[in-house]
Amino acid sequence: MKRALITGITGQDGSYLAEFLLAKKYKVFGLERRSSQSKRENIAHLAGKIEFISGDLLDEASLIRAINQSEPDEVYNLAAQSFVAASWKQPVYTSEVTGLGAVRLLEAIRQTDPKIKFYQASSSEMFGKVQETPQTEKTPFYPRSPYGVAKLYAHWITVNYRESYNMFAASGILFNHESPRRGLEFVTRKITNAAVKIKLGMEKELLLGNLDSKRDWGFSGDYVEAMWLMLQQKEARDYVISTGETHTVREFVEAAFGELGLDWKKYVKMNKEFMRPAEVDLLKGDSSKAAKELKWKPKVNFHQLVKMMVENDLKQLSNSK
Ligand code: NAP
Ligand code: G4F
Repeated sequence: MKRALITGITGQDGSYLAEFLLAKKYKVFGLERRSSQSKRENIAHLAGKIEFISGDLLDEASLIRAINQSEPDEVYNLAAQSFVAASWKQPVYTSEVTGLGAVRLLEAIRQTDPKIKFYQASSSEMFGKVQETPQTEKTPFYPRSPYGVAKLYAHWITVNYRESYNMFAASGILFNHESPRRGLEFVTRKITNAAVKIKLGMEKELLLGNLDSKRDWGFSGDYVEAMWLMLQQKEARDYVISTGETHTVREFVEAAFGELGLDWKKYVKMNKEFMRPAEVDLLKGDSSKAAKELKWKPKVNFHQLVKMMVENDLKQLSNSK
């Protein structure tokens, strides 16, 4: 039985990856940081199937202990301060967790068992002010947020450990991916949640920032398969994972409100509070390397994703009402 350690187990991707690996008969360990209240909502349905290890990317000793305790074949580093907007408010903290967290984990692996395969959750946010479209593995990086800069450090240290120590360390450059388990602060879930609340008479308006930015949105459940595939290859490499389609935030709003038969223009207002000091205007990935080498392609398209998220929020909020 293969063994995997997932950091970020309580997050969106951690929950889908845990499901995926359990279905492949892995023994799954999840690194969980201490909290005053349980944050296991996304993995509640997997209770009893995951073994939790307490630890934090800020605490090197806890990572060494987690590796020793889980004895994994594969480590998936999904933990991060992952909210771009928050990275301007807490730039040093974001660098510590999202950037240096990766090297702490790589060091823990190198010192205990360098044969362990390592996956790093890199991000399309590293392309930032994009130097070409669509973005590929060869597109130069130009991060536009403290989060993007931290992810770029984590990306290059992963490449460096692969080249310095011959470790199997792969980095997935994933474009935005969403799901019903997406955090409420990210724009897609903020929109679907608010649209449903407006439909149910629980809220009257939705305040948003930049409606013009464009994102390449896919489904988290599809993207975790690509993470696993990267660790099953003969050689560790880096891959762009994306749908190849791009849509504005406005188009997402229109589609979500449209699912509920609402005219978004009556409810959505722009608010400066949600504008960013520097914006990433356009993301559109080219994942043909992943299609060729990993035989990976996304299954859920933009409209199916919006529908899935709206339907889930409608079900949840109708029940709670
Ligand atoms: P998420 O839902 O925000 O989950 C982040 C996870 O990291 C949570 O489990 C969180 O635990 C954990 N965490 C945060 N700080 C930690 C620390 N100091 N020590 C240990 N764990 C910590 O993020 P996601 O959407 O699943 O994304 C997974 C990874 O992919 C992240 O690294 C993200 O930056 C990256 N990524 C995401 C996307 C996307 O579109 N979703 C695209 C590219 C890359 P708590 O529950 O305790 O907060
Ligand atoms: O949903 P977002 O907050 O995601 P963002 O910044 O693209 O980052 C996500 O994707 C990255 C991959 O490229 C990940 F690495 C990262 O961890 C995260 O998962 O914002 C999307 C867009 C931005 O242009 C933002 O300015 O939506 C715009 N937006 C407009 N109004 C808003 C809002 N974003 C948020 N969160 N809230 C708003 O009210």
